[in-house]
Amino acid sequence: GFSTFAGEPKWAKQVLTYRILNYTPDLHPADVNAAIKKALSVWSSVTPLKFVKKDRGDADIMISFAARGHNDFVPFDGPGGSLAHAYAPGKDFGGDAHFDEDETWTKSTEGTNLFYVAAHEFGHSLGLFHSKDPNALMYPVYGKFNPSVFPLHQDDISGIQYLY
Ligand code: TQI
Ligand code: CA
Ligand code: ZN
Repeated sequence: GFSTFAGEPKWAKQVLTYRILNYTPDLHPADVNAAIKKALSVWSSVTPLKFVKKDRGDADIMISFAARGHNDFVPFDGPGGSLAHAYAPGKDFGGDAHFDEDETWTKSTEGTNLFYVAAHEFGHSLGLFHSKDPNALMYPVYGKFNPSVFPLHQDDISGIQYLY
């Protein structure tokens, strides 16, 4: 099933802050806010964790959209291929999530669904690595997004409840 990052990094607090540094032009800002909030609530619904939005200053989970090279050592690759990445819990880049602006972000089943990808990335931000269970949200294959189904599988829930 699930796995964690080596050394099992996790947050040592239950209230985590997040900040959306910029917005994709693909969606209305309100839709981005809603997708991010819902993606975090997927995890808070099965743990004691709480997420608080900040509009300035540093936050545990800094969220941004960028194309190609950005402020880390892992450049994005243009349309397709890599969609997003997130860092394991920790200082500085720890917890941060970056989304490839060269993807077409949507709130539907067309293009790349922001809510689904964000929920997967926040699994990484909280300390989950990939799962071997093909039904899990943390399984490293995109393509089975169904908006009417809660995205966590029992394996994801076991993983996050193991950590928190
Ligand atoms: N990005 C990879 C991912 O988030 C980046 C990555 C590879 C990674 N190995 C990692 C991140 C280990 C943290 C730890 O998995 S991706 C999917 C999925 C990607 C893939 O762009 O390939 C999703 C992003 F699962 F659908 F394949 C989001 Cl949901
Ligand atoms: Ca890409
Ligand atoms: Zn992943």
